[in-house]
Amino acid sequence: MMMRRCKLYYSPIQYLLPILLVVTVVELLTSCGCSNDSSSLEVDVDAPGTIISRFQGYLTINTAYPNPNYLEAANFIISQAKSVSLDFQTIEFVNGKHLVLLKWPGKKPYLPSILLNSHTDVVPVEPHKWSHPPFDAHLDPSTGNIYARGSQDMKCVGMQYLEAIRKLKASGFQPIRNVYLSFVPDEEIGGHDGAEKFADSDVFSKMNVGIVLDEGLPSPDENYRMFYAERTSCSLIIKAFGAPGHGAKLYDNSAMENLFKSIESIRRFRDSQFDLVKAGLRAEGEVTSINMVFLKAGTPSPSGFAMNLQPSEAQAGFDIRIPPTADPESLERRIAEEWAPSSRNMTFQLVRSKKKSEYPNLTAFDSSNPWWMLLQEAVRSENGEVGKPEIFPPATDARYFRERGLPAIGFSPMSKTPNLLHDHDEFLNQNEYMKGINIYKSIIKAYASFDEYPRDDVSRAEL
Ligand SMILES: *[C@@H]1O[C@H](CO)[C@@H](O)[C@H](O)[C@H]1NC(C)=O
Ligand SMILES: *[C@@H]1O[C@H](CO)[C@@H](O)[C@H](O)[C@H]1NC(C)=O
Ligand SMILES: CC(=O)N[C@H]1CO[C@H](CO)[C@@H](O)[C@@H]1O
Ligand SMILES: [Zn+2]
Repeated sequence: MMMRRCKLYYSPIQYLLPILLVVTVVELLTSCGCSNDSSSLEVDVDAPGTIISRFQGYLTINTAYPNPNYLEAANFIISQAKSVSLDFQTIEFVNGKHLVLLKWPGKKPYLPSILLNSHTDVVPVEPHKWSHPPFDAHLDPSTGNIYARGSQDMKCVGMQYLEAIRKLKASGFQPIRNVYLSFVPDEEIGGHDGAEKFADSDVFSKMNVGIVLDEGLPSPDENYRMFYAERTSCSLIIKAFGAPGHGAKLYDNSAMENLFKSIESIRRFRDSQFDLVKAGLRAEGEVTSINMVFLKAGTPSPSGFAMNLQPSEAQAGFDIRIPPTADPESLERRIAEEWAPSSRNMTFQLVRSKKKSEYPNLTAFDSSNPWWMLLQEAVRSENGEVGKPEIFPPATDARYFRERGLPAIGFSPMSKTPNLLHDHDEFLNQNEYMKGINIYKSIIKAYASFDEYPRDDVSRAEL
């Protein structure tokens, strides 16, 4: 550029206007410091400000329940895919619930592919409890924090995948394996119309996926968190029966008294688990959690409840999360013997989210799983620290992929960030977001360059 300037504009007085133009162009180019492609002078797609505005663009699409705008989200993602030159298709397993699938073809398409999954839906908001409107994606200039529903869960990850690929493409990198990106609906209400149907589909089988990356959690300290499994959720309803009686009478074995004995016992168990977490002996995902979510009893009257009557039935409902390392039968025994014993005239109903296969529900997190090791190395190569392997406390779409016997790792590159998933004022700092893009760049590069494959599997795949 300097050469051109010297050659063409040696006579500054005569060519004042062109000089000004060239100086402006030179400034534009040097200010971004990342592109010397003279054909893209109009908009610098790689400037940090542009990268952040693309993230903000995704965040301002309201994909919250009860009416997530899936169509707008799909159109946005497709426009991004076009600008990065990725193949794209939209699939509606259920009408109005768009799933966008992008593909970056690899040089050896017979090798198992890489799937980068993210969900496009977000949980509802109470806008008046936010400091900034939750779909404005406001960037606080003093802190660099971007406030928006979905900034952590998990529109950040979806866009970071795309930005990382944009950078890799610009650097001339070509993947060996096929790299797929799925933007799925429905995760926050169970994923049945999204990732579950996707994982069961022919489209998915044909993709020959070998590893899935899905969401993780932010870490308040400098360690990035990696998840190899998640807890199974159950709902438990216990019912107590007993003789009804006058509200003034003291007697044994009323339904309420029988139910309360159970609630006390459940609370002692809850404390024992919570104490392990508080003492730092177990991570949140490694204990069984149980929380009471409803209580139902009483004899209705026009003004509320009859106050002078002890009812003959009472029930309570609980949300239970069991780590894959726990013995599920011991919980059932505990329920039958302590929490809802028939000897105390109680019944129970335990509904477990169904596991559809006998595949292990854990992804290996040692050297037997090269994907785990590659991810760790990639994070470290970007000067990130990795925390110890964890079990995801609630459920994610990753379970549908693990149920097919695939390794799936939960990872969202957010360190030094408070966990505000589903909370008011959810935010992500712009620097943390930019750092995450570089981390994914390093992960995707490592994954897409990984050329190993067991010999006999290769010949099978080639048949
Ligand atoms: C500039 O372009 C050349 C050749 O296309 C490339 O090798 C180099 O990495 C580019 N530099 C930057 C800073 O993008
Ligand atoms: C259970 O119900 C039976 C029959 O109503 C009653 O005789 C017994 O006392 C009850 N036992 C308890 C522990 O509530
Ligand atoms: C809840 C559940 O399905 N747990 C299983 C997860 O996998 C381990 C090891 O294969 C089993 O022991 C658990 O029962
Ligand atoms: Zn999520």
